[in-house]
Amino acid sequence: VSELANRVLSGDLRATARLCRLADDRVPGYRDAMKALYPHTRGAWMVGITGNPGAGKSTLVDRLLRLLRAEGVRVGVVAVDPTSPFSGGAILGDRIRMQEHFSDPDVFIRSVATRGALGGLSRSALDIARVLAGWGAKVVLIETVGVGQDELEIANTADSTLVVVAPGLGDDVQALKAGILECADVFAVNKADLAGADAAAADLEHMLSLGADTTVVHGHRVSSVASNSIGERWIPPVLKCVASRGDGVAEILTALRAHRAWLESERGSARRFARAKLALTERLKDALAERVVGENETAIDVLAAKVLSGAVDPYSAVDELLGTNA
Ligand SMILES: Nc1nc2c(ncn2[C@@H]2O[C@H](COP(=O)(O)OP(=O)(O)OP(=O)(O)O)[C@@H](O)[C@H]2O)c(=O)[nH]1
Ligand SMILES: [Mg+2]
Repeated sequence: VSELANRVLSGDLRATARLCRLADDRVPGYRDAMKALYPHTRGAWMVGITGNPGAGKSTLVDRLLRLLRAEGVRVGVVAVDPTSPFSGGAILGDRIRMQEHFSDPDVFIRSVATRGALGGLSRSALDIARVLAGWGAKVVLIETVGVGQDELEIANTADSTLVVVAPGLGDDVQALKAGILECADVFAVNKADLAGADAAAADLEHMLSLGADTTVVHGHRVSSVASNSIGERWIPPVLKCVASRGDGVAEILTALRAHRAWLESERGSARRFARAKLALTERLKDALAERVVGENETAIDVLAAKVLSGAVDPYSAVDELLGTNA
């Protein structure tokens, strides 16, 4: 395993693909490889790109990739497809859109499909992003459809999150899942070549101004009376673009970089801490659930039968299992 980690760190493509697979399948022992990688990945920049289906996320990712590659930056892309496991759909479309990057030795693109396990998707995506950082990606772009809790979690644990909105998709701005607005660091109003982009941008600005008396710290709103200045908080800029032509995309990259600079400054320390804490507690929840369920299979069956027969209620059953009476 440490041999595998070393090969990933040396930039070996096959080893990287292999570790991505092990991480995706949670093959026992992959965590040791992750431990070996981690210290070498702290400098990587994880950028989440989320938004409604069809908003233009992949097109934007392709454009951001081009800009970063023109600067010589090595880039990883993680495309999370919650619906179609490798059977076409969004991933096939993404492959076509990102075709030219597949032959670039400094771009590593990896798709993640739903595993079915609770919380599995986001953990896989984040682990794979970490593997790509180990391979040497300085920037990892993580594309997710902003519809489920998993996606929200990815957006919340990325360093910088770009939320893509497009006019003409239902109620566009209103259709954004609750919580997505709060985790946006930069808004891209894409398809500015179509009618309604200005209105969508105005809607967003309006919504943001409604929240202007609060500070957005990592999805939690904290009264700014306490922090008392805009010095502490990051106000997400709303930028229009036409991803299909590449218009406005350089400005989006600049805004994301400004966010990163903010994050790494003293002012971003609360957000950095909140992010590290969330990543840790989510992993802890996973590990605890795995352990408790794994070690108590028989007891769980016995208790489930009792719940079914009405001999015990599920709340008491949980207390009994955990040995608490709280
Ligand atoms: N008119 C216009 N169309 C665009 C623009 N950007 C993307 N599109 C089109 O919008 C459609 C969806 O683009 P994608 O990049 O696949 O969107 P997505 O958000 O990745 O979609 P999913 O991954 O399926 O959720 C495609 O047909 C694109 O060609 C734009 O700026 N203007
Ligand atoms: Mg896409």
